[in-house]
Amino acid sequence: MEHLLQQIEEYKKEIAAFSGADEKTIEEFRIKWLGTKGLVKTIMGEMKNVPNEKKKEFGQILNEFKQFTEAKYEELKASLNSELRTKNSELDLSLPGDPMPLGSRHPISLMTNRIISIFQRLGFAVAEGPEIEDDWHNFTALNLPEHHPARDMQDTFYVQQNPDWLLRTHTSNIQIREMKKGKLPIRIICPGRVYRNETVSARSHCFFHQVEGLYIDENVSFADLKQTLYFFAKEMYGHDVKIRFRPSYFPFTEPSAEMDISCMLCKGEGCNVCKKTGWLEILGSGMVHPNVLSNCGIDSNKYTGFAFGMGIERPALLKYGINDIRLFSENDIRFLKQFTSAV
Ligand code: 2NL
Repeated sequence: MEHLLQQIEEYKKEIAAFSGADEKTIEEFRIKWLGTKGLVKTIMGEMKNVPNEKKKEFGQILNEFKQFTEAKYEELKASLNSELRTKNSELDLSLPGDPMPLGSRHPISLMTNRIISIFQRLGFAVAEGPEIEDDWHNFTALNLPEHHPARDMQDTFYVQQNPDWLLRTHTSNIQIREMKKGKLPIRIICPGRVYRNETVSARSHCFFHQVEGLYIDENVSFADLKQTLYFFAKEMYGHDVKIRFRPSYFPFTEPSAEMDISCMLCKGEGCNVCKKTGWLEILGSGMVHPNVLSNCGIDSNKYTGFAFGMGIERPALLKYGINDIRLFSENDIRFLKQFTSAV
């Protein structure tokens, strides 16, 4: 009896220490311990030599030993299975992951964001508005007379179901809506897509992007306009560019002025891009026409303001050396992935 117990303890140690890794050694383990002539069976055969009063106690020890051995065998099989599964399956956990391609900002967004952030530093807030607009917000409120050529069917996309609706031709509709809200002062920058019924070519498109700005308060003067836009041009195009204002005409501003910067390609010498003038036109501006203010319910005797507008596509073509405006809307990934920036 003592001898048997000692034998079982030694067997258990041997079993616990066993670490067969492949199918063959695990099968050898099964035959040696659990087979019909295995050691578990053999030691169970010793039962007949155990005195009757010890049979119950010894039986329990034998049972426990058998379960211990079977559990070890199951464990060996399980570890073999999981190893096989990893080996044979399509899933190779050691492979490096598929890279997740990161997108990049659209050059039009990069340009728009740069313009916006310069004006935000001057206290302008971003405002947005609808691309489908009614005639009043797009034209009438802006002091555009009924038969002004800008309203022509040739230039404007009208909505077929309702001739009072159209695709906005500039982002001024945003400023009109802000002024009508009646909360003054107003200092906003208005980016967005606009539409014109034009033949698509390398130089022009039937939709493009604009940023307009508006500042209305008591005592806003033309000097404020000049200094604000001067600051903008220096921040945007570099502190060494020269700036000039030329008188101009817009129905919604009086007086009106266009702003040029010295051509950054030829440094004012005259090249193809600036058409040998040495200057590039970058924006239009002016003091908001009193009719526009009163159309929006603002007292033009108390308040004055300035407004300006600029296109995005042309400066973007210039900055990135692109020669075809259509590339901006073709969504060719080879074109788009070339532009990187933090903003
Ligand atoms: C240009 C010129 C301009 C404005 C836009 C404006 C808006 C309101 C009232 C008065 Cl609500 N003016 N906008 C003023 C002057 C010029 O744009 O060349 N844009 C691409």
